[in-house]
Amino acid sequence: MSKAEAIFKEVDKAKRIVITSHRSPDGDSMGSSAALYHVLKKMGKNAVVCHPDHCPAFLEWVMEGCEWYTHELAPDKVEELMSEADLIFCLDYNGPDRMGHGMADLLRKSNAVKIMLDHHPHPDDFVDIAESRITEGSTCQILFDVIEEAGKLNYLDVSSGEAIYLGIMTDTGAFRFSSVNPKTHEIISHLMKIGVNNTAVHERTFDNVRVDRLRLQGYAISNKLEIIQHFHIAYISLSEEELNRFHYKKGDTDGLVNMALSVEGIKVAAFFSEKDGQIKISFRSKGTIPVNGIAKEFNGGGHINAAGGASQASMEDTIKHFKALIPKYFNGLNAE
Ligand SMILES: [Mn+2]
Repeated sequence: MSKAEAIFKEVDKAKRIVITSHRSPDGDSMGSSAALYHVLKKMGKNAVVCHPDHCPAFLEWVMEGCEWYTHELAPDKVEELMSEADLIFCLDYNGPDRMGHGMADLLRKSNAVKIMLDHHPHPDDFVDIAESRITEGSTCQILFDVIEEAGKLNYLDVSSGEAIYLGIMTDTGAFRFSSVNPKTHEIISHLMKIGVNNTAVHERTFDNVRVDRLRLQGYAISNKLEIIQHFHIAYISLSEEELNRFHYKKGDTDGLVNMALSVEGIKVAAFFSEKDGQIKISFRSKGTIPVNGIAKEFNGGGHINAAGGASQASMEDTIKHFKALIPKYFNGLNAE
C-alpha cells in the first residue's frame, strides 16, 4: 500500500477529523486546510479546521463554506474538537511548536492518529504518517499529489481546486520561484480544466489592498529601504510606531521583503518589523545562496531561499547584529 493509500485508509476509519496548520497563516496553510476540508466533506466525512490564529483579511475568501475555528478566538471550542478528534491532519508545518504552545499542547495530548503533509526541512518526529517532501514548493502541491496517488481526484471540485491554486500561487511567488517544477503547471492545468478561474484567484488575493497598506509599503520603500552594495544585500525595517502610523493590520507588510529582493543586483534581502516588543525578521535570497543559516542566529530557520527569525533586542541592536553577521554568512557575495 502506498503512503497516499494509507492516508486515505485512516480517513475511511476516522469519525472526527480535525485539520490543523501553523501560526501566522499564509496562503499555503489556509489553502491546504480549505482544500482538504472540502475533499473530506465531499467524501461524507465529519471534518473541521482548527488553526492557532486568524488569517490576514486577503485570505479570508478561501475559507468560505468551511467550518473553521481559531484557538485565538475560540479556545474552548478548539480544545473540545482537538480532544475528541480521532484523526488530526498537520498541514504545512514540521513540528508542534510551529502552532504556538496552546495548540501544540493540545496536539501533544491528543490520542488521535496524526498525519503530516509538509515541505519544511528537518521535520520533528511527531506524527503517525509523515508525508514530508522538502523539495516541493508548497503543501498544496503535495496535497494534490497525495489525492492523485490515492486515486481520489474525482473528489476535487472548484472550491478545493481554488484553495489548492491559492497555496501553490502564494508559496511560489506566483509561479516564479525555483521550487516550481513541471508538475506544478500540470496541477494548475488540471485545476483549470475542472473549472478553477485563475484570474479570479489572483484578483481576490492581490487586488483588494487597503489604501493604508499601500501607503505603508510606499513609505517603507521610499524611506526605509537600505542597500549594502558591497554584499548585494537590501533590507527594510519598520518600528511599531511606524506600523501604527499606517494603521497596520496583519499581512500589511507581506511581500515587502520580496520587493527589497527585486532590486537590481540584490541577492539577499531582509525585513525587520517590531511587534509586541520583539523584532520579527524575514530573509529571502536568490539562487543557491542560503538564508536559513543566518536565520538560526535569530532563533529561527526555514528554507534555503526563505527563512525567518526573531530578536528580543532593540531594532537598532538587531540590525547591528545582522550587519555583523553578514561577512560570516555572505562573504562570497562580494566577489560575484
Ligand atoms: Mn507552505
